[in-house]
Amino acid sequence: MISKKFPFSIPIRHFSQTASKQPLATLSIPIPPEELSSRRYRLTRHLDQNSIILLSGHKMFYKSPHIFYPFRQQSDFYYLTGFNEPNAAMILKRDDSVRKGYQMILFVEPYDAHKVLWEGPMCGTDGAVRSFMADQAHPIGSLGAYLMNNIQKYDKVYKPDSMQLPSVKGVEMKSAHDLLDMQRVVKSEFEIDLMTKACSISAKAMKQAIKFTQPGMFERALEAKLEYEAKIRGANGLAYVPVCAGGENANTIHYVSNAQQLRDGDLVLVDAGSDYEHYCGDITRTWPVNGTYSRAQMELYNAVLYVQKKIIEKCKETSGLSINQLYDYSRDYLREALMKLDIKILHHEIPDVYPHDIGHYLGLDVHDCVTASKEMPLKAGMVVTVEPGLYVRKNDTRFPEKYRGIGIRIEDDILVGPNFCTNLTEEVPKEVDEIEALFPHFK
Ligand SMILES: [Mn+2]
Repeated sequence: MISKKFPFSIPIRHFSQTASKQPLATLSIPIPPEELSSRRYRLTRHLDQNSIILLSGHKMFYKSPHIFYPFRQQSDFYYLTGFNEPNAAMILKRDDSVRKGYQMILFVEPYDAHKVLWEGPMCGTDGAVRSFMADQAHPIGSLGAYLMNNIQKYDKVYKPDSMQLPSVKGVEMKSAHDLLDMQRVVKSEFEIDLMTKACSISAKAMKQAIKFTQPGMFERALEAKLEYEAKIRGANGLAYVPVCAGGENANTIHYVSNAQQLRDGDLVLVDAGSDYEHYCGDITRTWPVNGTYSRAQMELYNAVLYVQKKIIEKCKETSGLSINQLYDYSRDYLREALMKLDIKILHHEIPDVYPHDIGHYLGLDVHDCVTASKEMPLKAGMVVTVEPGLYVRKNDTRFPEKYRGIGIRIEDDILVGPNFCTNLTEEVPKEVDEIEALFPHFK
């Protein structure tokens, strides 16, 4: 749903209604033009009259000659343009003399009939104006010359840190990341709808992966199952290389080889999410390979679950807490939960067994808005992960023997509300009895 607060209206033309000699690039759900325009309007309010934002999209990445990776657009560029072809750039300029408050110039691959034959529909410069509401569009090959001729007219140029531009006298080069991240970190209603769907698909896929688990199966069978269950529900695929870590492998936080067999009696930790319309889900569950938690596994699992639930409750604007403050709380709660099991871990030792953050912002990127501070209080419209973990290494003598070699993480995606929170991934069970009930074939 689109916010009614948008201060002006522009004509909406849907892709399918646009008559053209040139075929248009297809998007499964085009972002409504007024949503895109609202994003550009809000962003350009942070610019002085004579400043621009310069962004480029991603190129195709190749694995070996002619063999490309699936294309994924650069997130800032996609957020502002909705344009999903490789090799494009944009210039966004505040302009209070026009009704919409800004001007956008797009640089795109020019229409090429031969390319269309091989690769399918492309937008071209005409389509960039007609369907993507650019005020001007030029072939991407002319970007260098355009900048050469025009850049000295601007006082400030906001650009990505990775973009190299020659310095020009009188033109101040600034990072575009702060402006973009501070806007992207709070989601619009349209984005919240897509994130809800991305998280729901991620949750359904995870639930199916739990039910699919059997001793002897390769870890990557779960990876295949997750991808399958995501794609049949309309996701683009998995949002990142998933962690499918049986037993002790769970103690390697970024274990992604997923090449071993799952053993009867072990837990398996799976961290996976789906990408739906460019928005990411990010879920972790830890379940028993044979469908039944051992006593020791259950005790540690419930300790982590206790921490996770306590932190989720606090993910609302009225709590006034930041991600970093939630992390501080989570360490205290974990220590308290371990104490109840007669495991005494000193406060400064907690990072040995819980070495990562409580969570991160989530959105178009899995680790979204990385320049947005984790010190800022949570605001309604943010989506954050809550993912405490406990990793007990085989040689950790602070823990009784029965607990050693167990690694656990539990992660959900939380939409921050004004005075409540919404768990967007609550469809995946996380209580011990709920998870065990997913394994009727072993009962
Ligand atoms: Mn995460």
